[in-house]
This record gives sequence, C-alpha cells and structure tokens, in this order.
Amino acid sequence: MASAEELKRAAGEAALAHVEDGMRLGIGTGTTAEAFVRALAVKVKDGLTVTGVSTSERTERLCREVGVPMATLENVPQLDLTVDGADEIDSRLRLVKGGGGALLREKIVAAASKRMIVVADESKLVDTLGAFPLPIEINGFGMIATYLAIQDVARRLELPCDLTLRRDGETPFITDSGHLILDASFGRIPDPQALSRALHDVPGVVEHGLFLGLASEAVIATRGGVRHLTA
Ligand code: ABF
Repeated sequence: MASAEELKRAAGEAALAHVEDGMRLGIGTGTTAEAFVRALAVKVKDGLTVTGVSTSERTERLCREVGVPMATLENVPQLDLTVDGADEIDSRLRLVKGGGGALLREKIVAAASKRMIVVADESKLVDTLGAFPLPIEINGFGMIATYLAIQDVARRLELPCDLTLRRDGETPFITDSGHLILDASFGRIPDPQALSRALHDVPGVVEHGLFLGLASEAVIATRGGVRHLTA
C-alpha cells in the first residue's frame, strides 16, 4: 500500500503535467508542495525554463538548494500558475490552509496567479471545512482585543470558538511577515464565505486560511491513482 510520502510524491509529480516552458510559477509551502519542487527541479535540470516565486522563506531555501530559478513577487507580480498544498479541500475546492504558517504569502501569491492547482493526498478531502483548526494571522498590537473580536464573530455566526495562540516551543510562532497566528476551532463551517467576510472585518486580522474561489484545480493522490478535480 502506498505510504503518505509516496502519495505526496505522486501528487507533486502529477502537477508537473500542468507546467509549461516559460511559466511564471507560484510555489507553495508544505511537504506536498516540496514534493512538487523536487520533481520540478529534475525538469529544470533537463532544460525546462521557469521563474519561481515562493510562498515562504522555507520554500525559497529549498528552491535555491535544488536549482529552481527564483524571483520575487515584486519583480514578477503576475503569475501563470501556483501549485500549493492544503489542510482541507471540499468538493467546491474551497480550502483551509495555513497549517504550515505561510497563509498570508500563500494567499497573496495565489491571488496573483491566473490558476491555482492544489496538490494533496486523499486525507485532505472533506465534506465540510472546519475539522482542521482555521489559522488566523493577526497583528501583535492589540492581540487580546483581536482575540475578543474573533470570539464575537463566532457568537454572531453561532459557531463554537476555541482559539489557541500558535507557539514555537516556549515562544509564540512568528510568521515570515512578523505576525502571530491564532488557530481557531469553529467546528463545522457551514458558510465559509460569511466567516471569511466577518474575519476580514476585524481590524487586527491580517489574513485567514480560508481560500475561497482561488483554487481552479486539484491533483489528489489516492491509493487507487491520481484524481483531477476542477472547481
Ligand atoms: C501549505 O502546507 C499549507 O497552506 C498547508 O497548511 C500545508 C499543507 O502541508 P502538507 O502538504 O505538508 O500537508 O500548503
């Protein structure tokens, strides 16, 4: 039986079929996106020309290490395709992302791309989003006020709300952009759009991990083979 590792590799390799010579590529974060990077690096060595824009410092380091040519989003602000992982995917390709802490850059890069392909193994498919706690990136200033305002959002939407400040050992986890992350358990999220809008209305919220209307396709590795889903 295929291991989780093999499934991630299969998804990463299958996404390569969508990469064309000369593309400006957004490159995601996480172990499945890394499998894509390693497969991409082999093609680059064989002569494929791409320009990558990374979604995290971690991905940037990996890409440089394996020889994928990189640029910044400042220099290349419009991208042809982004390939990235996810923590949850529903049947309409709505996503929860940010388990790896890179959601802000991931969302900026995905929004700057004509297409976004999600790479994942079948364990990420869900009927309803919300079993995986939703990462919310917040500004450090006034974090308690922001915390209380998020609880208020949940009350108004009649959702349960359990907020945990993400930690990195003894200290709070700090994102690549210098912010904090609250992991929010809202239970099942029946209306992701309403929650997304309400969270964006909280001033201290920088971004959240609901990716709605951004993914155009998904490449899902299952034990029975690779499935391609479209939005
Ligand atoms: C990124 O990495 C995230 O948005 C998501 O949190 C995570 C998925 O990681 P993995 O592919 O390792 O499960 O794509």
